[in-house]
Amino acid sequence: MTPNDCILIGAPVDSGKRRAGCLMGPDALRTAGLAEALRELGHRVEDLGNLSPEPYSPDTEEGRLFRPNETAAWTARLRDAAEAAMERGLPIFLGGDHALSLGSVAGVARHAARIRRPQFVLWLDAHSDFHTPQTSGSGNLHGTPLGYVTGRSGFDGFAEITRPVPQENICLLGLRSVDEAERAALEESRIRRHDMREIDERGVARPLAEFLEHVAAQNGMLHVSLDVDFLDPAIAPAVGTTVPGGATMREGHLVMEMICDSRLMTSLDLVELNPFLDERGRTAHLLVELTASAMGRRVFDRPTRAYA
Ligand code: 6HN
Ligand code: MN
Ligand code: MN
Ligand code: MN
Repeated sequence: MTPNDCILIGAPVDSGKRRAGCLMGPDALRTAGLAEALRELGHRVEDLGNLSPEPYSPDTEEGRLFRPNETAAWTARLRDAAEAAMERGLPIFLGGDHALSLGSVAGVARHAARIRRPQFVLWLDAHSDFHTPQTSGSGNLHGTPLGYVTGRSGFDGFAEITRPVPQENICLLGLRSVDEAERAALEESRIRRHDMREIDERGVARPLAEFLEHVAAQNGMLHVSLDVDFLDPAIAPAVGTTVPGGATMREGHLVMEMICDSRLMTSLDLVELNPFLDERGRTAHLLVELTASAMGRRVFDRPTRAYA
């Protein structure tokens, strides 16, 4: 793999849901050796340290939504940080819960629009995260990033989305927990979606290859958002929203290896790691290993292959 300028951006966002702990995620990923693994693969690595949200008025206990002001302040800061980092290399956002992707995806989409290339998003997650603040039953904003970046309405107090990601440019992989309001909205949408049943039947390679070919055909930029709960909780326990029946170790690595072979990935989120729930760092370590697979670690080189 040609060497990249990897820019590590710590985003200890913990306001996207009620169970605390994701704020420790960035340091757990550092402790598990993320920068060292990337350097070993020949990449240059710069660690910007941890960001903090823009100033905001403290959230109250009132209202259905959990900490909307803090999350909006994170979104503004991360959008600007993402857009700036795209000028210089491949940003890797160290989460933090999935609310960080309201900002990271909004920012990379603005950069893509400026250089006149289409932005694509691969969402590796048990959940579809397509709520709006109005449809969310839990009031937890980590369930809303895809609603926000596609330009759904109802995000009062959040930065306006000037460059929505087109629905047909988004692919959800790993689904097994979708709320009724999300299902209805997804079925109305052009978002590509593959649940675990389809992965059981077809394997993970074919749906992913179809999407990667689509991205390549349009010379797209590809943002990958990896939620820990994409993986089966038996191998990745350090997440608050475990759902049984997730991707296996090899399915996870194959996804990342195919992303690597495609050479399409231009930015990456590692989200929802809650080190407080981990077992001797195994989930943090697995995220480092998966990132290494996406960034060039392999046993043998192999010719590009088709997944018919
Ligand atoms: N995630 N759909 C549920 C909710 O509360 O809206 C779960 C969201 C999970 C969020 O995967 O990052
Ligand atoms: Mn998620
Ligand atoms: Mn999830
Ligand atoms: Mn490995």
